[in-house]
Amino acid sequence: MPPKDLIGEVFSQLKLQKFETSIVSIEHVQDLQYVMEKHHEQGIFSDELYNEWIAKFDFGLPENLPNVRSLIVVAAPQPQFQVTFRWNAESHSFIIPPNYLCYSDRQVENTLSRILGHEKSVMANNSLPKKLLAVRSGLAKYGRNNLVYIPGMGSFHRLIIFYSNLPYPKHTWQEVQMMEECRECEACLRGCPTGAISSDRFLLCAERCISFYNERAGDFPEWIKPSSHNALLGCLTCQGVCPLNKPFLQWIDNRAQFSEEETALLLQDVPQERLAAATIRKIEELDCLEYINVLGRNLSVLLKKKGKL
Ligand code: B12
Ligand code: SF4
Ligand code: SF4
Repeated sequence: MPPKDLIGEVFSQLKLQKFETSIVSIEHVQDLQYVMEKHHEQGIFSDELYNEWIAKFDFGLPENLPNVRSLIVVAAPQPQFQVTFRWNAESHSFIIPPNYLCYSDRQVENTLSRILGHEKSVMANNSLPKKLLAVRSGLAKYGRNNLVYIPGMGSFHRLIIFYSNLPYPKHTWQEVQMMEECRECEACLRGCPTGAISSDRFLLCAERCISFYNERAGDFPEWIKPSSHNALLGCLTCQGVCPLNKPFLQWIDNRAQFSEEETALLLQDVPQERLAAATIRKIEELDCLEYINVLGRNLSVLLKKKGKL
């Protein structure tokens, strides 16, 4: 197939699965790098945010993909995931917000490999600033809450990036934009329980965000009120209060159930080797193995909030 038809095929096959796609020149990796370096020079990132996340972006070109020409940006709609724990003869359900599960990455990768034929055509990338890339590629716009929004998905989606050797359509690099709807709205700013969204600057105060603390081990800072915790991982508040997400709020996928015994072991924070293979498999199916060391702690604050622990 000539390259132009291949691009059309990529767009239409992904669209059939309800994914939205954009393709931009690989040269724009430099623009992303420039922006992050500029923010760093301006001292906009705290050392913690910089060392933990920003310094890990990789703006180099992939060695294993000869003739890399473009970046494919895909947004896959994703629901909230409900996880249920039996505890003291009762069931308690908690939410994992959209974007944590990687099943759509595999779906997109399979589709691209099927169309493009051989493995040296695309390569997944998790080391670029995905929101900025999605916005500049014209796929999304920023919300005041710093998340990016796509028509028909709100912020309930997962962004997936691939290097590719496909050519790219011209003139697709856009200016950074905030959604029109945010001009007259501050629901997320007022709703954020920890003041991470501020009117002084657009960029999130990452070290005020609950997700910054509940994705990694350690004690929660005292200024996070126990009542502010709302999800098994991350936080849903600034997405939950957003009027643009209203159509998607009831889209909840019931994913996993943990028995009384499994819940007790998770709450005791036992080492992974003491968990049954079936428990590990459930956690794996939630794509949460990398968070296994924080699940017990996060579950305990949610049960305490309900007065059940
Ligand atoms: C680091 C990180 C975090 C950190 C820091 C957050 C941050 N804002 O940087 C912490 C741990 C706090 C975090 C929290 C969350 N995260 Co996070 N996170 C990331 C990560 C790894 C990098 C983000 C990044 O590039 N930060 C650097 C800053 C500089 O980039 P930026 O936020 O785009 O900032 C731009 C704007 O501020 C803009 N800007 C500046 N001034 C102005 C002015 C105007 C008017 C406008 C319009 C724009 C604008 O310019 C900046 C860039 O130059 C990405 C994954 C990835 N590889 O990209 C996921 C990612 C952004 N996270 C995501 C999610 C969902 C979350 C959480 C909801 C947690 C959760 N999973 O439940 C919360 C939400 C917090 C929030 N309200 O933003 C999703 C976002 C999906 C979406 N729909 O947007 C991503 C893409 C992961 C994924 N695979 O899908 N996250
Ligand atoms: S994810 Fe939660 S803590 Fe972080 S900015 Fe949104 S509402 Fe605030
Ligand atoms: S809550 Fe309002 S201000 Fe915040 S992202 Fe949604 S529309 Fe924009």
